[in-house]
Amino acid sequence: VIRKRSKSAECTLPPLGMNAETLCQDSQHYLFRSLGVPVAEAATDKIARSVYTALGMALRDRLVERWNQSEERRTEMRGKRAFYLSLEFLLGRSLNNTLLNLGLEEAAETALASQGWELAELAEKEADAGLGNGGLGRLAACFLDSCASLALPVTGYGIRYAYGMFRQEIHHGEQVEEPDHWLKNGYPWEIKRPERVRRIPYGGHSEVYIDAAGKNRFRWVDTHDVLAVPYDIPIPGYANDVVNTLRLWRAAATDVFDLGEFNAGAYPEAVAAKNAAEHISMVLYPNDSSENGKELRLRQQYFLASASLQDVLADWVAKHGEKFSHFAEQHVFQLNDTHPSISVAELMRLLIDEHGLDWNAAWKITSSTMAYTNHTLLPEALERWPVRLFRQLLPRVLEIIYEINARFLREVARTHPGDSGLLSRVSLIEEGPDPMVRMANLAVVGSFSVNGVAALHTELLCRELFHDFYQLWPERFNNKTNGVTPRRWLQSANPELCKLISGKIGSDWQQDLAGLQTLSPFADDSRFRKSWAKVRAANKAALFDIISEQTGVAMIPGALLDTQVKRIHEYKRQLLNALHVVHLYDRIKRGDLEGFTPRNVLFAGKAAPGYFMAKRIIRFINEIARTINADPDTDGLLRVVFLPDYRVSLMEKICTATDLSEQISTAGKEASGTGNMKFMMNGALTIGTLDGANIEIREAVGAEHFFLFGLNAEEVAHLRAQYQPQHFIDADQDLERVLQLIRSGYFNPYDFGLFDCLLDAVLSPHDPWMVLADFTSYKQKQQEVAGLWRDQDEWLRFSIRNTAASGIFSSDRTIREYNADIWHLTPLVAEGASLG
Ligand code: NBG
Repeated sequence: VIRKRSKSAECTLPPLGMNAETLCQDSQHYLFRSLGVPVAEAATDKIARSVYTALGMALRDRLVERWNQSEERRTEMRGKRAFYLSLEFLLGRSLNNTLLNLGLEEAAETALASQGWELAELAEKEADAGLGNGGLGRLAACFLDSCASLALPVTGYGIRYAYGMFRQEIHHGEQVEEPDHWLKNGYPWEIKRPERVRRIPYGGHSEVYIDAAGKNRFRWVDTHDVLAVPYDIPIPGYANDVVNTLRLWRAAATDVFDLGEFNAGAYPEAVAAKNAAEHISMVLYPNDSSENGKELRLRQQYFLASASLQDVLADWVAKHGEKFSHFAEQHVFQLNDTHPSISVAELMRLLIDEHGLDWNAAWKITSSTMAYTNHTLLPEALERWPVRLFRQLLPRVLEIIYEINARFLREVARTHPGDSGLLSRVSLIEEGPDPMVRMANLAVVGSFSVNGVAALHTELLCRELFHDFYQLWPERFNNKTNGVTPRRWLQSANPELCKLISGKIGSDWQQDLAGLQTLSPFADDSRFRKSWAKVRAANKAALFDIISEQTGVAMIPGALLDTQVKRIHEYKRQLLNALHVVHLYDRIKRGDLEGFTPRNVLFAGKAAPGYFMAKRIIRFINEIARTINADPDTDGLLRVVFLPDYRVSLMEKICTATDLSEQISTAGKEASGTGNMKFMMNGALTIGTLDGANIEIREAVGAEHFFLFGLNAEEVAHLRAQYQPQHFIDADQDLERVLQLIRSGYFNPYDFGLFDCLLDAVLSPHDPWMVLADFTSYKQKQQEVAGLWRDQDEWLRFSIRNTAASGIFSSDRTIREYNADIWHLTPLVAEGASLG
């Protein structure tokens, strides 16, 4: 007989100590008791990873304490909440960020030192949580940090992929993808919540029935369900004791054993069927700015949308019963690109089919709680799903999309009689032999707010991509220029620079980054410049060590570090940079060294595995690097390197060491960029086009401190029709020589014709990225860069002024704007105050 013991009504725990001593005790408890490390091995190097894990567990305890308090406060306040729905959260590592936000950096250092460990060394043991491709996923992570730091009640919802962004290796100059099993050594930052599991339907069909009240209703039957199991990651605010939640869903089979098959003796088959369900959260799609249209991807999108919305509705029903009249006032869902935009239809389905609302009531709720952020204008990234796939996988959801569309088009036809062109352009369905669902149109129609991510991008959204919708509903459109969190990208990544800054202007800037502005006058203080240079030189030396260790290339100490790190994409024009490198090499070979400034050129970034041209660009960079670095004529003048496996933790080292930040996309193509902001914050100068947030960076720091080149978006659009690359070659002998050198096979002696596809692409009048159109102006601007570098005093002035002007690119500013214009949330504590 199991006797149920009475549960004590109250359980109070003593608060956890926030000092070195208790941190040390707790992590030793986890190390020896939970992780089972033998005490005899305590001083050996092989347990370093366990020491990191134990420290992580001790910190998580402290987070949980604040997490519970934050949740209590949220419940008490009964205020509105926001939910950030995203297929990607590119968190990177958590240890240093947690220590910084909890104010435990020194305590941890002391605690570890007493056991003979160094914090910096242990931090390297943490695998990056690489659950994102690039900017879009990292933005989501920066936003979570800012929301918690501003004490805003915002929850992130995403997918707990078993495999994140692939690890990149370079073999013989080519990218090789290796699976990223980031969870293999455990992940101390998450807590599984099996009690909150959700059931996600797929397949089957939809049928009409008559409910108890005699009403016609729909139900989705014969479905193959999959379970969504949540894992929560605590997101601590900076110095305010607030902890928000990132909830990631893992897919699981509903029943481990299908009993029928089990009895029939097909035991292994029954267990194997489990796999199909679990595949949904197996792997992140490694596509950045392009779509591949795979069924599994649509399954993932629906999985995230349905699990998250069910989760939110369940909480509401638990508190308010089946009454939804105040639901819309209390909730807002921010859709991170079109990836989760199926949420519009899913919320309708849940409200109507599961909670009994009528269409109009459900639509009112949906269209006043959904808000959509667009992250790209590239047509190949705009998601469209075949109707036939939808019908087979999500039949009931498709019905709802059709109904939304019918009502929407009826309304447009009423206000714009006879304009059939307009109707076919704005329709949620693209007609044709294989009709498609247009996810961006679904997102715009279903949302009360649509935003772009930089001023130019939003302008182009309104003028071009969403022009028809902008005409219909101008009030829906707004801009929210991206930002990056200064906690990770300045305070944690560049502690020495921060000390230097605070030594001059105090530490208020850590609460409001706009305060960095007061640093500007110190650009003229020669002693300050000297210290600035010293910190940057140390960062550079540390990065050069990593580069030499990883690639064997010895960079030129003291020479300019010119960096382009980001996804490899033709529109980002790594090729333009590479052509310039070949030009510099050509100058060296010709002895044209007047005004030549020694330079290190660093590239890093991943290519989508199916993107042929991007992979060939990687090969090209590696081959020119190999040739140049091996040629003694370049010694002390030019070094080129492609650093493999670009990721968050690598950027933390790169951005603090870089002198020149390359932001050279074809104008009008880069929605915003955020790497540009990380570089600027850490004192790099930018060479860039008038694209995305570059425009705002230049405005902030002043045109005289920014190396601008190339066509602007309007000129690009204008030139397109009559683009003749040959004109640009004829006008620039340097360019002609560069192309000849490449065509001659100089960089690929054993693989003739290897780079012809790259040459053909830039020589084509149809080159969408117009690489050659900007070459000459880029080359000239690079000469100016070189000139300024020779005047170190002036360069340092520019560097300091860049950091000083970078305050507006804090994601805190961005999130304040989201809150003021879209979310309207009340902070849990006043800004600068703390919950504890
Ligand atoms: C990317 C843009 C970047 C932008 C980030 C974050 C996608 C689809 N878009 O320019 O290319 O900075 O989003 O907004 O990944």
